[in-house]
Amino acid sequence: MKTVRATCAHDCPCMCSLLVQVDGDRIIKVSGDPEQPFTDGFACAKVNRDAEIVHSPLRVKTPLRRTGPKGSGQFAPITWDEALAEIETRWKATIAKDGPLALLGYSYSSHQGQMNRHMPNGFFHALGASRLTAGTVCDTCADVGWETTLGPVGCIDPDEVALSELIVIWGCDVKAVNVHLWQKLEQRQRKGVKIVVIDPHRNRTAQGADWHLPINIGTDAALAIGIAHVLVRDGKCDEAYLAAKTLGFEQWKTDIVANFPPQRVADITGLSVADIERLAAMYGATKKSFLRIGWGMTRVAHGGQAMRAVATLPALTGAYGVRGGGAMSVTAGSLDFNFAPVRKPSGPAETRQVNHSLLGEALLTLQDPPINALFIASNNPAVTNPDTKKVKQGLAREDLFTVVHDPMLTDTALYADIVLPATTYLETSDFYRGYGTYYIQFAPAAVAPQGEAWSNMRLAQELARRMGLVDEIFKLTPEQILPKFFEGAKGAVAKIDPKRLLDHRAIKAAPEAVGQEFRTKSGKLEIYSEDLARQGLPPMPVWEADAQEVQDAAKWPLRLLTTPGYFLSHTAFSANEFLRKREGEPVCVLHPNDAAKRGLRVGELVRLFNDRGEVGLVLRVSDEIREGVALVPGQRPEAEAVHGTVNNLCSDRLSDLGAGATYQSTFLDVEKWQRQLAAAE
Ligand SMILES: Nc1nc2c(c(=O)[nH]1)N[C@H]1C(S)=C(S)[C@@H](COP(=O)(O)OP(=O)(O)OC[C@H]3O[C@@H](n4cnc5c(=O)[nH]c(N)nc54)[C@H](O)[C@@H]3O)O[C@H]1N2
Ligand SMILES: Nc1nc2c(c(=O)[nH]1)N[C@H]1C(S)=C(S)[C@@H](COP(=O)(O)OP(=O)(O)OC[C@H]3O[C@@H](n4cnc5c(=O)[nH]c(N)nc54)[C@H](O)[C@@H]3O)O[C@H]1N2
Ligand SMILES: [Mo]
Repeated sequence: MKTVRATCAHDCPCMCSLLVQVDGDRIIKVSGDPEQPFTDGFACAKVNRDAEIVHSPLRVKTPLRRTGPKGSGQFAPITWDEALAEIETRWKATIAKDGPLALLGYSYSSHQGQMNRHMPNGFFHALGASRLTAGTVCDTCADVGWETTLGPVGCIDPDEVALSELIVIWGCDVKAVNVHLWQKLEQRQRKGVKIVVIDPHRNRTAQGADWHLPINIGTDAALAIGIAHVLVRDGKCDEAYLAAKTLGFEQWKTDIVANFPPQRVADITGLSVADIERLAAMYGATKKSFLRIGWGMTRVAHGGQAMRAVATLPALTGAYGVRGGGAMSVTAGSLDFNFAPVRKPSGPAETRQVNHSLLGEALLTLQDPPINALFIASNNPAVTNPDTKKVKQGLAREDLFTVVHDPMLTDTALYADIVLPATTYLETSDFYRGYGTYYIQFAPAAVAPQGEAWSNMRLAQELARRMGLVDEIFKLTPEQILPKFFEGAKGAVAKIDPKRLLDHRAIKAAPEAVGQEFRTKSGKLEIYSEDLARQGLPPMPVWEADAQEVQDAAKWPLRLLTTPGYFLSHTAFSANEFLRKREGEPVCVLHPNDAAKRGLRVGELVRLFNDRGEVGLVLRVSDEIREGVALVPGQRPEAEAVHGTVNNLCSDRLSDLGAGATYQSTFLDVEKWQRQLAAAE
C-alpha cells in the first residue's frame, strides 16, 4: 500500500490536493490533503468516490469501430494500431482533398491538467485545422464581461475572505460547485459576518445564508445598477477611489444609474423596494465586502451586461482597493504562466474558428470546406451543448468521420466511427493551476492506465507523430514540459522555481499587491468601455429588456432555470451509480401554484416542451423557485432521463458578450406526459 499526492482534475474551482491510497494497480481511497490549506483535508462527495470511476465496469476497454448506424451504439473492438492507422489514413485523405480546415478538434475541460487539457487542441493548432473557440458553453460570456471591465486579470484570492465583513454570493451555488470556499464562508458566518445570496433558486447555498433574495432570471444588471443608484443617492460611493481608479463613472451616473430608481428595479427584478434599499445599505456600509460572482447568471441573452454591472459594484465602495474586499470570479488570469508551448505550438496565427456552442450548426452548415473529420475529447456535447437535437443531427451525418476519446461510452460516443479509451486523471501525470484558488501543483499518476486506456497527452503526441508534426512539445515528457510553463512567466508565479514542484505538493502563488489590479488599456476599471463602443455594444453597464425574450415570454408561460447538479457535475460522474442515485431521478421543479394550475402532482411524469423540443422528467413541487420558473437541476444523459435531455429545449443563440450559451433564455410549458414511451425511449 502506498499514498500518492494527486490533484483533482475535474472542472471545478476548488482544484483540490488529494491523497490517493493505492494497492498495486487499484485505488483504495481518495481523500483531501490536510497539508493544502484550501483543501483542508476533505474532498467533496463526488471526488471521495473517484476510485469507482477509475475501476468502473462501464469503462471503454479497447478501441472500438462502428458497426451499425450512427447513434445506435453498435461497435466492435479493434486494436490501437488498427484504430490509429484508420484515423491517420482518413485524416490525410481529408487534408489532401479539402485542406486541414475540414478537420475540427473539439476537446474541452474535463481534465484540468494543463498538458492533458490543452495538448489535443494544441495538436490541431499545429495541424492548421479549424480552431475551437472553447468554453462558450461555460464561461466565455462571464470572462469577457469581466475582461471588458477589469481587463484580463485574476480576481481576489478567496483566502482573503478571512478579513471580510460582508459576503454577497451573486448567482452561485457555492455549496454545490465550490464547497471548499463555502467552508471558508461558513467560518466567517460563525464569527457574525452576514452571507447574502442573490439567486432565482433557494438552493443549498441560499438555505445556509442569512438572507436570500430570489431575483428574476436575467435581471441582475438592473439590481446592480439599482444598488449603484442608492449608493449615489445616499452619498455612499468612494469618490476618491472612483476618480483615481475608474473610467466613465460620471457619465454612467447620469446616463444610466439615474434611470434605475428602486421602484423600477423592483418591477424588473421581482424584489421589493425595501429589500433593494436594505441590500444597498448593507453593501455601502463596509469596504470589506467579498462578492462571489457565479456564471449561471451570464448564461442568458444579456449575460455580459450582468457581469459588467455586478463586477462594477466593488469599485463604487472602494472595496477593490482594500484587503478582504473585492469580487471573486476567476483567479487564473493572474497565474501568468506561459502555456503557449502546449496550446499554440506551430500553426497559422489565424484560421477558421468554430464556436463550442455551435457544434451542430457548424456540422450542418459550414462550407468551403465543410467539417468532414471531427475529434471529440473530454466533453459530451450530445448532452451538454444547447440545442442538442441539432448537435445530434450534425453528428449523424454519414459523411462525417468522427473520433471520440473518452473513458466512457457517452451519448456523444454513440455517434463515433472510432471510440478510443481514455484514462481518467488519476492515471495521468500533469501540472495544475487553479481557477478558483491561487494554488499550483505538479502531480504524478496514482495508478497506471487501466486496460488499454491512453491519456489525452499520449494520444495527441502519437497523432502528431503520425501526421508528421515536428514540434518538440509532442516528444517531451510531463517533467520536461513543466519548466517551459515558467519560461516567460510573469508576476507571482515567475518567482517560483519549477523544481520546487517536484515533491508533488501544492504551492500558493497569489498576487502580492494589496487591492485588485486592473489590466484594461486605461489601467482603470472601465465602466465606460471604448472597445464595446467600437463594437456597437452598450459601452456602459445597462439592463435592457431583450426583444426575443419578451416575444418568447408572451408565447410561453414558464422560463427554464438550469442549475448545477449537487452529486453530479454535468455528465462527468454519470458512470458512478452511487452518485446517480444520490442525485436522484432527473426532475423538473415547479412552484406549487404552477403545478396546481396545470393539475400536476408530485412524482408524476411531465413533458417540458417548446418549439424546439421536449423532455420527459419527474415532477417535484416546491416553493424553492418562484412562480413562472421551471427548474431542471443538472444535465442528465438520455439513458437516465425519462425521455430526452434538457438541452433539447435550449436554443443555440449566443449571449451579448463572449459568444456564450444562453440556456437561461429558454421559455416553455409543462404538461402531463400523455403518450406511452416506446421501448427505445
Ligand atoms: N457539483 C457540481 N460542481 C460543479 C459543477 C456542477 O455541475 N456540479 N460544474 C462545474 C463547472 S463546469 C463550472 S463552470 C463551475 C461553476 O458552475 P456554474 O454552472 O457557473 O455554477 P454557479 O456559478 O453556481 O451558477 C449556477 C447558479 O446560478 C444561478 N442562476 C441562474 N440564472 C441566474 C440569474 O439570472 N441570476 C442569478 N442571480 N443567478 C442565476 C442558479 O440558480 C445557480 O444557483 O462549477 C463546477 N463545479
Ligand atoms: N442546460 C445547461 N447546460 C449546460 C450548463 C448549464 O448550466 N445548463 N453548463 C455548461 C457548462 S458550465 C459546462 S463546462 C458544460 C460541461 O459539459 P461537458 O464539457 O460536456 O462536460 P461533461 O458532461 O462533464 O463531460 C466530460 C466528458 O469527459 C470525459 N472525461 C473525463 N476525464 C477525461 C480525460 O482525462 N480524457 C478524456 N478524453 N475524457 C475524459 C467524461 O467521461 C465525460 O464524458 O456543460 C454546459 N451545459
Ligand atoms: Mo463549466
